[in-house]
Amino acid sequence: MRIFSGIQPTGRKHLGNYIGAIRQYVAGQERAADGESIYCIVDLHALSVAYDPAELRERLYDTTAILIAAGLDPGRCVLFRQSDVREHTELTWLLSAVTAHGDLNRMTQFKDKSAKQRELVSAALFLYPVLQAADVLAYKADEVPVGDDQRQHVELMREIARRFNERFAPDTPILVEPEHRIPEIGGRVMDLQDPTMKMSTTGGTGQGTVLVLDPEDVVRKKVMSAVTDSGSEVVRGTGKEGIGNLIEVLSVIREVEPEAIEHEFEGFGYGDFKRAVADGVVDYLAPVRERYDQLRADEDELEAILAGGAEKARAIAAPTVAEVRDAMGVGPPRG
Ligand code: AQP
Repeated sequence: MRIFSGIQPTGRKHLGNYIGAIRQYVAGQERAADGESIYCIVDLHALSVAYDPAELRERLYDTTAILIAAGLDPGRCVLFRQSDVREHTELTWLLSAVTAHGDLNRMTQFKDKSAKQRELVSAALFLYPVLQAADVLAYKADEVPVGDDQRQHVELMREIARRFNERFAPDTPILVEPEHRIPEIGGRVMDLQDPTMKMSTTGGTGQGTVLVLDPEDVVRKKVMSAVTDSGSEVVRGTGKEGIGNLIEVLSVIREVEPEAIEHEFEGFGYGDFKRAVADGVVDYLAPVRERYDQLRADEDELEAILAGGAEKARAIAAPTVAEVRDAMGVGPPRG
């Protein structure tokens, strides 16, 4: 079984990224054989919206350090920077030939993000899901751990693999149709100030977005000021999206079912409950932040880790791209 996932180096990573994705990456490293869990920091995806080049490099190091601080071991998984492995961009073009324009037009992330662009809606933003498909398909990954917002993109990459195989490799399929792995609880952590939208780097509210690197007092403040409802019961349900979100966050952190949290807080008010959530989130993120500070200080070491990861990644991706080129009749015939 091979696992692949990518994470953007945009902004600072938040609790939604951590619970929906990063936590799963570390679990994947434990489940897969050494070298079979592959994680990519997708700097090329970050170019699809307005960005600052110098900041992109800084955030890339931030993200690398967060992932290692969270528990990824570059000796056991493959951790690399997307742009270091040129096969991703070549495969994007090849796969764009079997991607329906209409499918890309239907992507909700494109619709959401294009509506927010002030100056330019780039073709890169439109092609984003094809690059994402190339990321995964180059490694013939079986499983893609992601948050719920990526469900549609994983469906599309399956469709692209299917269409490629049908058209160019009908007898012996070359590409693997991957399965998403979306956590049942925590797959969509909501913004604490507006629990009708997901916690997000670009779309959410600052106060409603807990960053992995937020200091303890900031985390507490954000959780304690989370929007709730006018009731008092710590249960999930219609009209209780804010409390429901906090229940799910605590259930993930405590590794128990949400019902157990509801049961534990029967008869308690929102203030007590929020304090427990704040304590839980602070304790959950504190070790990551401590390790992060040490790791982030040594950029040469981070570069060395990424370079080592890229070499391992290329050794897997290059043969796939060679197969795809050959099947599509691109370049000289393979010997
Ligand atoms: N709120 C969320 N709850 C659970 N999982 C989430 N993810 C993102 N938001 C939530 C998952 O985190 C992984 C990495 O995401 P990303 O940073 O590469 O980009 P994204 O999906 O576009 O998420 P962001 O952080 O919210 O960025 P913007 O604002 O640019 O959209 C993915 O697996 C994602 O599902």
